[in-house]
Amino acid sequence: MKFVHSADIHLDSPLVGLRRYERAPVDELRLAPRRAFAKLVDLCLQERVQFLLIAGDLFDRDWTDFGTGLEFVAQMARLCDADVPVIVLRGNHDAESAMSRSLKWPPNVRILASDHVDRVTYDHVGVAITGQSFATPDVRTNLARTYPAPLPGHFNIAMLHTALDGREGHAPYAPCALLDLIHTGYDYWALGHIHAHEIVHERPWIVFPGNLQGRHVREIGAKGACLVSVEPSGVTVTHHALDVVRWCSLVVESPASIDALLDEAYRGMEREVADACGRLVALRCVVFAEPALYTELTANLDLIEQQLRACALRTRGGRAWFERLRIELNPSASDSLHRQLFSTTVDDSLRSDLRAYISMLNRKLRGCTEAEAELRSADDPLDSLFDEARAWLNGAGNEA
Ligand SMILES: [Mn+2]
Repeated sequence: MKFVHSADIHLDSPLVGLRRYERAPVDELRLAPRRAFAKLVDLCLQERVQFLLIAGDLFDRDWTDFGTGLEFVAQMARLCDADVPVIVLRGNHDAESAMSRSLKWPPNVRILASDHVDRVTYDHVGVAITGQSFATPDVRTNLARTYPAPLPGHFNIAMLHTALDGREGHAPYAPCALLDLIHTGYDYWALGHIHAHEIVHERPWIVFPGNLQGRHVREIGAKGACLVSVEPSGVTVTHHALDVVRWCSLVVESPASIDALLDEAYRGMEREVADACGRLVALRCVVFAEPALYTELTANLDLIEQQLRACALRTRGGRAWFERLRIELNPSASDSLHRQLFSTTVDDSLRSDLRAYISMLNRKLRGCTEAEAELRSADDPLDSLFDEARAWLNGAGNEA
């Protein structure tokens, strides 16, 4: 018996702010979740699976028109023709109360109830699927605790949209402890909500497939769904990459010069493009620079971004689009600054390092007008800053 476990499809998730970047492939990025969804259906048909699971956040939000719903119907109809049922759980993004419009789904689509724990059984393949949808976006109760005992004589799957006991960057919806799930007797926990793929536990299986298509630079690497095969010899879970656009973050540490930065970034781009097997690759570059280079980079930011954009265009045998450059001061440089502040003499290199810090603060404070004005008011704010820092250090010393 085979099935596909997917989650967090976020169909028609809007793009935020990409238009401001030069040559952004806006249409390709906007349509990526739909194209990845069609590839998910392709996988189900190729593998002749018994059913497809969608463990929450199928839709990104309340539809602005019926286009999103119609796209879902079109894809589900392909599975209906092949007699493949689809079991859908509602998550925080597409909770019952959050969706004001609906369509009549093809008969193979079964949405799990949100007002009680629901169960679907397919006796011909010996499977029971149990789960409760989100009634509202903000579910903070432990839903898993209310799931009934598994159905005897069946392979028991539980579907749940949850952050488990907490995952960085994800709201703690439907929290539960791993042990809550392990001891229930279910064979496979088909989870959703966390956008990174993770096999949390084996036997019983507790799995996040991750989201189907990365939507921005915080969702990097291969994205897709899990093909699960249940045989008398055991269960195997295989993650399949189904994304059509791949997001990457290239980190360059302490380059010696701008040319060195461009060379290293280009080599990284070539690597990512090769790994992406023909997909469009969307790249961001994060550079951790020493103070001197930091100042040079911030002063020439636009030119360097265009250079990096040109690097992306000339990667071989693939398609890459450079989003933007993020510049950070190397953390080890900041450590050395802290050490120097404890010494009594302030040398010129410290002064220039601090100017780099102040220019960084100025950039980060853009929009915080009051603080920015204060920083800019003095011709050279360094002397008063040194006095303040020393006074603070002396005070701290006295207290200790
Ligand atoms: Mn989600």
